[in-house]
Amino acid sequence: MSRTLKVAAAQVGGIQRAESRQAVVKRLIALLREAHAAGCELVVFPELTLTTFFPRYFIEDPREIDAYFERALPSAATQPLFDEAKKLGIGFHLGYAELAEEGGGIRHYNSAILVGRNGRIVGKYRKIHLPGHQEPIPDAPFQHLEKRYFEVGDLGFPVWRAFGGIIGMCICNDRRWPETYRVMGLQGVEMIVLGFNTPDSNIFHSEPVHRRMFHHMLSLQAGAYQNGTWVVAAAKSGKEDGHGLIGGSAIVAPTGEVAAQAVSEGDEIISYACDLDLGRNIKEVVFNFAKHRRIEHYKLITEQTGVVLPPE
Ligand code: CDT
Repeated sequence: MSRTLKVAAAQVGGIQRAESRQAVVKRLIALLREAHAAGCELVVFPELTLTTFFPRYFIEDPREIDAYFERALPSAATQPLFDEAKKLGIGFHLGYAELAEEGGGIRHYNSAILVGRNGRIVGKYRKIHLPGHQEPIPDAPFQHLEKRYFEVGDLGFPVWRAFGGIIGMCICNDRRWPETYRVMGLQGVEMIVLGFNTPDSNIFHSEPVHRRMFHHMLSLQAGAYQNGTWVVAAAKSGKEDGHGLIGGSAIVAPTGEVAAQAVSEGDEIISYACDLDLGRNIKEVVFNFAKHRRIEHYKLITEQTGVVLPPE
């Protein structure tokens, strides 16, 4: 029996700093409806979907920072999205800034949830590979203060049985790291869903935008093929108060081939009917982990973080 999951990546064009959650949620509902009309069962929204990509700003007032965070989901502002999804019977993945009261303290995470077709939260992921820096860089054209505003996620890379398959999540910079995919690959993942905000320039060194798009696609395609999994990536893109974000939302097959890719930098739905068994040959032959992995030679990967050069 074929196992097909029709999925949409909902690319969201720029969200300006002054834009309200309510206005954003209206845009998300329009995308949700479009995906539903196209027959999709699952919609993937971007990283930090509900606001502008605020880590680009150095904000000193803790109350102003916390205003970008959600204390609970659904919240008053996001309830209409949850209601509409449940009414349509469509699931979604949503990236957001999470403020959690845990262990007697306030914690801040760059998080994402997976919501089932019945409107219930299936699982939560907290971003592990936080890029950028902790201290503001005075002369930079913009900041990338994820290491300042968020803690490293503490939930690992779990997968869930949902939507008729095995689904995992990661967020933006996580997609560049082979370890992200392999940990989920070792749990038999069949579809990884993720959102991203990738600035169109690098504050640390000069890099053309086409190369940033190439590295984005290279990461998705390699991760998909080497683990025999679908990868569905949704961008926040276009201009946010003059700051550019690359688009390139994409649905990548377990073969590493691109099944669908966004063509605009604005709000846009791309979709594909994904055969969840398409990765089976890859998982059983070339990347048959049980047969071919040689973990006795991989110790450095978990014992060492940075590079240690051989002696001169
Ligand atoms: N949001 C996020 O994680 N952005 C990073 C920027 C890194 S610059 C190469 C990303 O990986 O796209």
